[in-house]
Amino acid sequence: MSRYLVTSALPYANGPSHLGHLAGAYLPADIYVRFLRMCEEDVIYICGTDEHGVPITIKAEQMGITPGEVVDRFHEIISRDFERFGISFDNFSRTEKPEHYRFTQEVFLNLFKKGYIVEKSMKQFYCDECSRFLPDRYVGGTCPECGSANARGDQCEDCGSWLDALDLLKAVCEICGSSPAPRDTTHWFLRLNAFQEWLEPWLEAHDNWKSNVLNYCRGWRNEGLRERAITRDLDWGVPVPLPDASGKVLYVWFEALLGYISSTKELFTKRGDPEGWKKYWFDPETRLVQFIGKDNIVFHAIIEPSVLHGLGSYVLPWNIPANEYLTINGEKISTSRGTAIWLTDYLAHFPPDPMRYALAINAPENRDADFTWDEFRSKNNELADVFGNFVNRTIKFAHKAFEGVVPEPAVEGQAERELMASIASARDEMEELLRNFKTKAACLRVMDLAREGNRYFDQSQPWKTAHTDRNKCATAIYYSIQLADSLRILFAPFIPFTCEKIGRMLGSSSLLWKDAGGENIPSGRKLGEPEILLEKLRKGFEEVMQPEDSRPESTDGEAGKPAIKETVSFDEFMKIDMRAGVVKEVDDIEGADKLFRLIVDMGDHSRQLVAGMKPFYSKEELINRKIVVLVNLQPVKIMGVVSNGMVLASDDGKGGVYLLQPGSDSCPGDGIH
Ligand code: B3M
Ligand code: ZN
Repeated sequence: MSRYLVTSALPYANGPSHLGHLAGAYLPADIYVRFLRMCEEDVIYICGTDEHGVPITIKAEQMGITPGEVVDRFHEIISRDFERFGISFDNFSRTEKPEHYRFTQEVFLNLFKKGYIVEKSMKQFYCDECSRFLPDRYVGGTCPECGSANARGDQCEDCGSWLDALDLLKAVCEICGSSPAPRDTTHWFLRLNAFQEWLEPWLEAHDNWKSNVLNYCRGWRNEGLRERAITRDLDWGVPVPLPDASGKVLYVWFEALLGYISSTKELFTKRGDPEGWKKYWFDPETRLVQFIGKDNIVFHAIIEPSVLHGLGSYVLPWNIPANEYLTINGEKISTSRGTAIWLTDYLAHFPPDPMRYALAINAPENRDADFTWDEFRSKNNELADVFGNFVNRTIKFAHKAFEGVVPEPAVEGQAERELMASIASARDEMEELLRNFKTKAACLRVMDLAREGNRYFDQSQPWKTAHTDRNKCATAIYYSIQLADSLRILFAPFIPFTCEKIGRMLGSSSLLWKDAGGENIPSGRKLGEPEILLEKLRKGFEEVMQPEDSRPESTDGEAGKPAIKETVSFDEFMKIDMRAGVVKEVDDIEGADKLFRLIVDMGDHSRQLVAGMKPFYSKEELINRKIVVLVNLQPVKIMGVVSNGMVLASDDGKGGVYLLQPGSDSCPGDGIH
């Protein structure tokens, strides 16, 4: 058993998280961590929000609120969305915590005393119009490395180079647009050059790292390391802990990297073991694995090891699996151009697992990966058709033919032996892949195993043998159930929520990697009711989640939208009773080509509704679908059938009608307001 300390880059609390964040540094880390836990490794997963620096103060200025309000707001949103996506941090802290202040100031003083930090006078851009210094992103210009016009004072947005603001070409103040001029100011510098000699062989020894990380580091080494200012003229951040340093705070990157340590300390304080963190950060046996996006490589592969080495006795990164970018429809994600897909928006309409699967199987591991809704739909439907379908048909069959009890296998033939051997090899191959950060290949592998499950089921033809050879039928179902359980285990790091549901159906919740390939579900066990695991998606499904402000304007019936009806009072509105329901039966109504008769489960009762859904949905799409029902509408008879309420749907005015859908966690009968 080894000890793992896994981290994901601390997201800036200056906005909500989007799919690019999830795919780059959080989902791959979560899959890795869940897998390690299943292998019974000693592992903790650490993160938190990065709450300082210019990204925060600029946001506060844009929003007209204080930096403190910005970080409070986005810390909440970011941590809630990650939690709902199942990102299983052991601790998710914040760099605004007093413990983080204390710790980073201590580290600063320690390095200062050792002579690794020195005070120097320097020139920095100052804007006369705004009467202020312009740290980091307050100054923009052309990148001296790649010529992009998207460079900022500390980093180029396009090539990722870590820059010195004074080297920018055509510098402009990002607040007022005027040209700033250099002015003298005092700052504290980290003497990175003092670490060069140590750093080179250390990096050299990590030739197993991903090539994007190694290439980046080589570039840096060739250039040579320079002293870098690690303080800024700002009034938001961790103050420099020295006399005569008023108005100076620590550079956000210097202290945010230390956030991994302060978050670990916080975790063990919460666990009532305040010294426990030391085992993870000081014992050289610990494997520190840091998941990041490619623009963060220099900080994790050069700056952080230098700082930790300078402090002495800290654990250094064991691996830095940096990911490339996720593009959307072939374009770089840009929050300002509105191309980002926010986790909050996605989660308002869809469950987390299909997205986890789609981003894992199309991960930006070695090159940028592109996300489109069409591709997402096809991955979602593949998951439902192959994996969902295999588990579902197996459990349903056990209910139909064996009263929901796991049958006794009678004959173990060649096909069964091959199936079990195949599970074991999938398990071992996946283990090798996951340990080497090949998430995508591991995900493809488990999907192949699910395909094999369907082949086994098809070839055994239990629907025939049920009538001709009960023993054969029992064997096929017994082994299909064993495979369903192994798939539950092997899929668990990728789609944990679905696997939990399967666990409920199989009556097994244990998650040990080594159990995959075993006969874990004994004959005679009563199975749970089959639940819908994954829903298929229709073309255009994503339209429900277009964010408000990107929808076409709708005023008074222009653009094909209906005019807004007359105002109702709050009391009038409160008379309306809407509830979540689940469609249980769908029938045609004689003589009506647009209508269906629906029986809907409302939690405490069922009711009959007539709905004009036939042109838009098939019966299969409606069965088991969650819908919203207006329940206190006076009943009416339509085509001779009583409709006891109304199904709610949106209508685009151009022939598109879409059923409203309550969130995936809602239950029949839940009120809607
Ligand atoms: N907050 C940059 C980012 O969100 C930065 C990472 C800090 S990791 C210590 O991409
Ligand atoms: Zn200015």
